[in-house]
Formats: sequence, structure tokens, C-alpha cells
Amino acid sequence: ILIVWQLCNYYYYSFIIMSTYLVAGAGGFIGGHLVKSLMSQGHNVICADVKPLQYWFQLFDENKNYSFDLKEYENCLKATKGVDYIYNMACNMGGMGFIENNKAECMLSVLINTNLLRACLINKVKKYFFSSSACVYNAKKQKEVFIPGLKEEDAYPAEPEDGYGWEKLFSERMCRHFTEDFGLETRVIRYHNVYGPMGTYDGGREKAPAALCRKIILAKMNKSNSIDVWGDGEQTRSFMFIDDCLEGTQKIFNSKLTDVYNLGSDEQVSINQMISILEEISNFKVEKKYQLDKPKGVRGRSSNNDLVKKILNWSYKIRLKDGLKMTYDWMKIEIDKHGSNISRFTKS
Ligand code: GKE
Repeated sequence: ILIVWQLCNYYYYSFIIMSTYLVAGAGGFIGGHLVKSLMSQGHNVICADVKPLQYWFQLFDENKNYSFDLKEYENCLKATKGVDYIYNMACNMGGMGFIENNKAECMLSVLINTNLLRACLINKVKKYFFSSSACVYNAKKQKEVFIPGLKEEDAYPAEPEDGYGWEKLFSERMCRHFTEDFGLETRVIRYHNVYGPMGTYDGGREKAPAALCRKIILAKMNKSNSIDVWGDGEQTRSFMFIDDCLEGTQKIFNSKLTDVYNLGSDEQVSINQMISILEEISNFKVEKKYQLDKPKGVRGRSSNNDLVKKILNWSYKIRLKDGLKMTYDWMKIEIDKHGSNISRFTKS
């Protein structure tokens, strides 16, 4: 009788707790890590990404994996069928080298968010998450280095990053109005430069942490003692490691919080300081060749996490030097194993 009772209990709770999630952008960096995390919790995960499956950072055959364009409403209806919850991590994006030169393409990501929200209503999805970005913040508040951390209210008056930032800010507001007008539960987070293993590190979409890891790995491998650095290296940022991103994202998603929240680190460093950390990790000194004509973005940016700390008691745990070490080590193995011409995840 006890065994039967325990089995009933197991199936009752697994039915209650085990849900079906759609991860849009599952082939990407954050999406891939999120899929793995949700699977480890026993959930059923449906994955969708515009990239062909062979370019997904993390692919799990046990999941339903769609390789199609979520800008198309029909594909959104198909991907959201029978789904309880959605994490929308899908957008056409990258570091400054990409978003500064692909403003219209970045804005077209609004179709993904719009059509997924519409499909949520048709397929009665319980809750929807939208990944916004620090690029929504007013440029005027980011004109100096080592600025005070940006607070959520600093997005207004609106002057976001051209193209990409406007799409993110517009889509934040669309989520709010789908909640107000249609009762769809939504959650929105502004990410501050998320980095870590199993992410883009070449091909033009890479962000600074991965780009500089790659440059130092290749410089050491090729015994060349200089690397190209965009800007003068004094510009400052804060960078959040992927594990902190995953924990904070799911904590906010599973909470009752319905406003927009920062998720980032307040460990603000200059690019030159980040390079010094990488020189220590690699045990290899480099001369920095500054390219002032390259895309630089804002002069200074950092995240103020007071709100999410106060309400949810969340703060990042992984310091930049530790996160960079894990990223560097992963990338070194990748490059040693698969060669340095182009990452196997980058669609040529
Ligand atoms: N990507 C890259 N590659 N950036 C470099 C490099 C390099 O080789 N060398 C120096 N940098 C400098 C850039 O000029 C910029 O000033 C700083 O590092 C950070 O560049 P980034 O990581 O490409 O992107 P941003 O932080 O400026 O902006 C990104 O913010 C994210 C949210 O925090 C956006 O591109 C989005 O990826 C996202 O919104």
C-alpha cells in the first residue's frame, strides 16, 4: 500500500509541477542554457529557433525542436500549441558590432514578440517572458565612464539605443498592454551584457567578453603580442555571468512581480581592466591596439539591482574574474579542438 501511495504521490506532483515550456531562441546562448535548466527540473521543453539545428549551441534530441522563423505568426501558433509557459529569448541581435550595423534587422524582432503574444491568447498560454535589454536606457545617462548603476526608471524620458534598443522598449510596453487589456501574465527583465560558455565568440555578433577572450587565446596561440581593442578601452560596462542570469530570470518568472526589472552586475569595469583580468587568466601580456573607428556604444553602463535585491533578495554571485575564467577555459578547448578559423556554431 505504501509503494502504491508513493507512486500516486509522485505522479500527482509531477503532473502538477511538470509543465510544458516553449523556449523561443533555444538555439542561442541564453536560450540554450535555459532549455538545459528547465529540463533538469523535469519540465517538458519545446524549442524553437530560426537557426538550422546544426548551429544551435545546445540541442537535446529528446525535445521537440523547431527550426523556423518566429516572425511568422503561423509558426508561433504551431510552437505555442499545448504550451503552459513561454520564455522569449529570440531576437536578431549581437554585440555593438552587430546592432550598430543592423538596426532594421534588429527592429524586425518586434514581429517575434508581437506574434508570440498573439499566439499566447489563441493557445491560452499561462505566462509569457520577454527578454529586454540595458540598451533601452537613456543614452544621456551613459555619457561618462563609471556611471552610477542605471535604475529601472532611467529608461524614461526614452532615448534608447538606435534600432535594437527601441525594439526592446516597444516590446516591453506591448507585454504590459497585453497584460492590461487581455489579462495575459507577462514578465520582463532588462539584461546587462550576459556572458559565459556556449555563446557566440566570433563572426561579428560576439559581445566584448567573448571577443576579448578569443583575441587573447588566438594571440597567445599565434605568439603575437598585440590585440585590437574597439574604442580607447576606457569605456565601462558591467557583465553578468550566465548562471546568475538563469537563476535571476527564473526567480522573477516564478514570482508575482509584474514590473520591468534589471538583471545584471554592478561590478563596473573598463574594457582595459577586463583585458588585464584576461591577461592574468591566460598568463599572457598583450599590447592593445585601439581602433577608435569601431562601434563603441555608450561610454559607461552598469546595473542598479536595488529593486530586485529588495523585493526578491536576488543579487549576482559570480565575480567577473571567475566568470571570465570559465568562459576563457571553455573557449580555449573549443578553439583547440575545432580550429580557430570560425566557431562551429557560427553560420558562415
Ligand atoms: N563586441 C566587441 N568586440 N566590443 C568590443 C571589442 C571587441 O572586440 N573591443 C572593445 N569593445 C568594446 C565596445 O566598443 C563597447 O564599447 C564595449 O566593448 C561593449 O561592447 P559589446 O559587449 O559589444 O556591447 P555593449 O555592451 O556596448 O552593448 C550590448 O549591450 C547588451 C545589453 O547589456 C548590446 O550590443 C547588446 O548585446 C545588449 O543590449
